Amino acid sequence: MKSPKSIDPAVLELLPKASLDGVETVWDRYEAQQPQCGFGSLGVCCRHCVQGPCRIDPFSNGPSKGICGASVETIVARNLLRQVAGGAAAHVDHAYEAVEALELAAKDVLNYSLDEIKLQQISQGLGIDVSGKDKRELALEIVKAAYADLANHGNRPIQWLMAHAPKERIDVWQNLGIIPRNPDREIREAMHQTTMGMDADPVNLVLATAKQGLVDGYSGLKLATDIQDILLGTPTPVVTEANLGVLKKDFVNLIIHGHVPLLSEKIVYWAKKLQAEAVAAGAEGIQIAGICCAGNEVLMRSGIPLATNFLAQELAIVTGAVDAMVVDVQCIMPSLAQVASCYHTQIITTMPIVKIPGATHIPFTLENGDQAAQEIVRKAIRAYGRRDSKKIKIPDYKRKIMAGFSVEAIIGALKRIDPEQPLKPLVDNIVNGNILGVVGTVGCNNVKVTQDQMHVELVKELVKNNVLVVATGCSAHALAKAGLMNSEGTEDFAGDGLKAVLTALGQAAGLAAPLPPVLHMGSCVDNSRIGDLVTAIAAYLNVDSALLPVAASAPELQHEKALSIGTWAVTLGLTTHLGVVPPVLGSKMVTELLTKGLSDVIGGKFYVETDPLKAADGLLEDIRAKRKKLGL
Ligand code: BF8
Ligand code: SF4
Repeated sequence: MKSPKSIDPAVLELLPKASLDGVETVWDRYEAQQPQCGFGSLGVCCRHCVQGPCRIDPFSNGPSKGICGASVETIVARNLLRQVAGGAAAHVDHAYEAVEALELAAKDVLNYSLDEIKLQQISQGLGIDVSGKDKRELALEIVKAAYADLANHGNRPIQWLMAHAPKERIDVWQNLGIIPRNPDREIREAMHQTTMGMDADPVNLVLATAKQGLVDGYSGLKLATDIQDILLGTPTPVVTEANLGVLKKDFVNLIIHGHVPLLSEKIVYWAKKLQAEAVAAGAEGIQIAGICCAGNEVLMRSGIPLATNFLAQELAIVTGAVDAMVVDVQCIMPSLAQVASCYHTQIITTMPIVKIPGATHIPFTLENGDQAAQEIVRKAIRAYGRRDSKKIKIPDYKRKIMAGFSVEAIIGALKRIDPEQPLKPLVDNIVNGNILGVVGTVGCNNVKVTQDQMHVELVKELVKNNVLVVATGCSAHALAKAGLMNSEGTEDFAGDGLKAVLTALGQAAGLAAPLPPVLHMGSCVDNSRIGDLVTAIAAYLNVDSALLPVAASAPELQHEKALSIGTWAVTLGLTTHLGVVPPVLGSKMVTELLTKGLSDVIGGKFYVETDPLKAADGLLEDIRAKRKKLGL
C-alpha cells in the first residue's frame, strides 16, 4: 500500500482541490521521478570532473573505481563533504548579511533599537571591554569581531567558536585538528579538497566534514542568531496558532516564506501601518502568516501565526486565499510561480540570488527595506481585489501554540523557581528522573516520507517517556500543527514526571496551565539556541556535553543545511538521529565511520532509523545509557 502523503488534515483536504484546479504538486513530481536513481541514492556517482560521470556498481558486478581511480569510499565521502559544505555556506551567507545589517545599524544608517542585554552578553563572551561604551559602540566592536573571523588569513581559530563552544569540546576538536579558521576559507577548502585529483582518504574526508559542521554551528547558526537577536530582539514567550486555518477569508493574506528575518520584520511592521489601506480596498485587515523558517523567525519575535511547513508551501496557494507570498532565500520551491499562475496570488522574490521566472521581483536591500516592505504589502492589498471567490477554500484546521522559547526565556522561567541558580531546578529534575533527558528535533519535511508523521510519532513517544523536547525549523511547525506546543499537549501526551515539571514551571510563570511538552526554540539557525542550552547545562555541571542525556533528531531531513546542522550536533557529542537515509550507504566504510567510528573520537554519532517508534526506542536507550554513565 502506498503511504499517505501527509498526516496534516489541512494538506489532505487541499490535495484533491489541487488536482481539481489542475495544480501539479511536489507529490506529483515525486511520483514522476520514480524510480529514483539507485546510484545517486547510494552516493556512488561522481560528476566532479568532465571525464565522468562515473558510478560504482554497488553489487560488484561492474566498475569498482571511477575513471581516475577514485574508490567508492572516496566518492561517497567526497559527495557528503560537498553537501555539508553547501549547508554551511547557506548559513554563513545568511549570518554575513545580518552582520552587514548590524554594521549599518551601529553607524546609524539603519534604524534598529538594538537589544542591550544581548549586546552585553555577546561582548562579554568575546572579551570586549564594555565599560563606558554605548549600544552603538558595542555593536561596532561585535561587528569588527565577526568580520575578523571572515577576514582571518592566518591559522587563528574562529573566535565565535572559541568564545561560545563548550570548553571540553574545544580540546576534543583541537586534538582532531578540525577547529576551523575562517568560515569562508574552510568552505573554499572543502570545495578544493573534493575536486578531481585531491583527497582520496575517506577518514580525512569525514573529519573535514566534521570541520564543516563546526563552521556551520558557530559561523552560521550561532553568528546569525546572535546578530539577529541584537537587531530584532531576543524572543520571549508568545501565544498564537499554527496551520492553514490561520488564513482569514475576508482579510488580505500575506505569507512570508524563506529564512532571513530582516525584510520579514519590516513587512510585519508595515502590514500593521497599512491596515487602513486594506480596509479601503474592502478587506477587514491584513493577516500575515509564515512558512518555513522566516515563519519561525516572525513567530518567535512578533507572535505571527504559522501557516505551514516546507512540503505544503504550494498548498497554501491552493487555498485561493493567499494574496501574496513573499520569499527571500532557501527552501523556496521553484514551482511556486507555476502554482500561483492558477490563482490570483502574487509570488514576490526579493533577493538577487533567488529569482523565479513568472514571479515579480521587488529587490530588497538593507537600505531600502522600508520602501520594499511597503511596496510588497500594497501589492498584496491590490491582489486582494482580484480574488476569485469560487476558488477559495481555507481548511478549518489550526492549533493553539506557545513559542518564543529563547534560552533567555527558558532561564527567565526557571529563575522564578530559583533566582540564584536558574539551571538547578532543570538539572535537579533530570537527576531525579522526572525528566529522563532532552531531545532536540530539527529539520525539514521530505517528500519521501509521509509529511509530519515521523516528527509527531517520534516526539509523542519521547514525551510519553518523560523526555523534554525542544524543536526548531519545520519540525517545530509539524509539532505545532499536531497540538504538541500547547498546555493540552502536556495533559494529553506527557509522561507523569515531565507533566509535573511542566506544570510547576507553568505555575511559576503565572500561567494557570503547564508549559507545552515541546518548546519551540525557533528557526533552523536558532539551533544555536539548543546548542547554547546544552553548553550552559554542561558548564553548570562541569561535564563534557557528550556525556549529557541529550540527543538530536532530524526526522524528515531534506536540505543540505539539515546535514550540516546534524554534523554539528555530532561534533557536540550528541547521538543524532536521521529518519531519512542520507546518500552514503554505497560505502560501508563511510557509513560505519558516521554511525560508529566517529563516536570513538568525537563522542557523537549519526543514528539512522526510518521507523519512528524504533527511533524513539533507540534514542531512549541512548539517553538511558548516558544517565547510567553519569550514575543517574
Ligand atoms: O532552514 S527545516 S525544509 S525551512 S532546511 Fe528548509 Fe528544512 Fe524547513 Fe528552515 Ni531548515
Ligand atoms: Fe570520475 Fe574521478 Fe572525474 Fe569523479 S573525479 S568524475 S570519479 S574521473
